[in-house]
Amino acid sequence: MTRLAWLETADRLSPWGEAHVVVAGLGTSGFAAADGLFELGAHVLVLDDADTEANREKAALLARLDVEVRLGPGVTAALPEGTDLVVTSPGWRPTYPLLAQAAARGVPIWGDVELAWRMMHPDRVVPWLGVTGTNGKTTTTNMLESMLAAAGLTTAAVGNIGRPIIEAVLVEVNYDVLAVELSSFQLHWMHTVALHSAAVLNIHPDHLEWYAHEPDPMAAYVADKARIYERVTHACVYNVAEPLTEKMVEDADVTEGARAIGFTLGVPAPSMLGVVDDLLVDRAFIEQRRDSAMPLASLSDVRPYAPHNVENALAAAALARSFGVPPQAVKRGLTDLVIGDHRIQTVGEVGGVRYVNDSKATNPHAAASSMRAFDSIVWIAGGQAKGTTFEDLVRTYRAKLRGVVLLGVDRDVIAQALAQHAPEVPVVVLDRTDTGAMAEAVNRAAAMARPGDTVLMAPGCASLDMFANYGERGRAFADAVAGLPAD
Ligand code: UMA
Repeated sequence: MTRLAWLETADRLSPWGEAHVVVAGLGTSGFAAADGLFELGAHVLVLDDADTEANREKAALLARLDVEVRLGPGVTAALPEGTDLVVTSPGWRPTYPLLAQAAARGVPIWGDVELAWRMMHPDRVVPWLGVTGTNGKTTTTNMLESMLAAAGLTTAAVGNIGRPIIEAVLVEVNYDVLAVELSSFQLHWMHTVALHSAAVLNIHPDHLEWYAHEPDPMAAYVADKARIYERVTHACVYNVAEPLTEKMVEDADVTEGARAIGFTLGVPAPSMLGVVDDLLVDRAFIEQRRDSAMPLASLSDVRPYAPHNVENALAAAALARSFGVPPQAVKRGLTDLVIGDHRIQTVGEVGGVRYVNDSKATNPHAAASSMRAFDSIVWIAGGQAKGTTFEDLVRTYRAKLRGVVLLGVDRDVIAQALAQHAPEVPVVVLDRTDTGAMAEAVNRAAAMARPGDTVLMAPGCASLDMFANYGERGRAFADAVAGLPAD
C-alpha cells in the first residue's frame, strides 16, 4: 500500500513534496511526466533500459531540474523501496516486472494522461474532448482541432497524436478546450479522468500482443477502449455501424445528464449525426431534432474522400457540436485541414496506374478501409502483423485484387490468408526484409498493374521490422514510385 492516502484524490494543490515517484520510461511521455512531476514538487526518479544518446541528452536536461535518471539494461528490473507512485509510459505492458511489482505492493500506477488530469488546477480544469478507436484517431483528432480553432477557440491536438497532454497542461496558454487522441494503452492507465465528450470510432483487432497475458486479449483491448466513456459529462459518441461501440456507452458509468450520440453514413435518427443526400447533418444538437436536421458541411468538404473518412468527420463534428461549435465552423474546420502524409496519399501516376501511399495503415482494418475507396488494386502489404489476421480482409476484397506483393517479417501470415481465401489472386512474396525491398515491391507491383488500376501500399502491419517508422516506409514507397520509368 502507498503510505500517502491523499494520492487517491490528488490534484495540483496536494502536498507533492512528500511523494517519491518513479517514472517508467524516458520516451516522449516519460520526459513530459518527469518535467510535470518536478513542477508539482515531487521527488522524481526516471528509469529506462535504453542507454542511448537521445536518452542521455534528456537525462542531462532533467538533471538540471534535480530529477534523477537511471539508464541501462536492467535498471527497470526492480521497483525501488519507498516508491509511492509509478507513472508509466503507455508502451509498457502491465506484466513488466516493475509494474507487476508495483501492483503486487499496492503502489498506484498512473499513465501520463492520468497525471496530466491531476496536474490541472481544480479551479481551472480545461475540458477535454477525447477520441479513440482502432483506426482514424489521428485524422479525427486533427479534424476536431481544426473545427474548434475555426470556432475561435484556443485549442491543441494532444495525446497519442505525438504531443503529450502534460505539455499542454504545463505551458502558459489558457486553453479553452483540448482535442485528445487516446490509445488503448493510455486508457488502460487512466483512472479518474472525466472527459467532456468522448468518441470510439471503431473496434478491430490490434495491439493484441500487449494483452497476450490476458485470457481473452481481444476482450481486454475492448474493455480498455470502453474506459474512455467512464465519467463523461456531456456526450458519448458511438458508431451506429458498430453496435459494440453503442454497447460500450450503455455499459459506461457516465456523469448524470451525459447523452449518447450516434454517427452514421446513413440518414440519422434523432440524437445522431449522419448523411442526407450529399450533406453531413446534425440531428443531435438542435432543438427541433424530432423532425429536422441541421446541415453542417458537404461530402466534398471531406478530404481525402473515402467512406471511413466521412465517419471520422462525423465523429469530430459530434464532439465539436457537443462543445457548442457552430455549423459554419464545422465546415470551415474540414476545409481548412491540411491532411498529413502517408494517409491514402496519391504519390504518382505512371502509365495510367495510380500509386497510393497508405503507410499509416498499420493493421488489417485500416488497410481494408482504404481498399473500400478503390476498384482494381495491386496491393503491397506486410510488416509486423502484431498478432492480427487477414482472413476477413481477403474474403471481403478478393474481387478487387489484381495482384498482391508481400514483404516484411510476417509476409506468410498474409500469404496464407490469400492462399486459403483468394487462391485465384497472383501473389509475389519477397523473401527479404531490408529497406531496399520496397523498391523491388513497387517494380513487381508495376509489372502486374494495368491502366486504371491502383497500386495501393496499405501494409496492414507495423513498419518496425524494416523501417524506423511508418513515415520512412511511406517515403521509401514514394521514392520507388518516383524512380519508375516514365510512360
Ligand atoms: N522502455 C524501457 N523498458 C522496457 C520498455 C520500454 O525502458 O521494457 C523505455 C524505452 O526505452 C522508451 C520508453 O520506455 O524510452 C517507451 O516509451 P513508449 O514506447 O511508451 O513511448 P513514448 O515515447 O512515451 O510515446 C508514447 C506513445 N507510444 C506508445 O504508446 C508506444 C506515443 O504513441 C505517443 O505519441 C506519446 O506517448 C505521447 O503521448 C505512438 C504510438 O505508436 C505514436 N502509439 C500506438 C499507436 O498509435 O498505435 C499506441
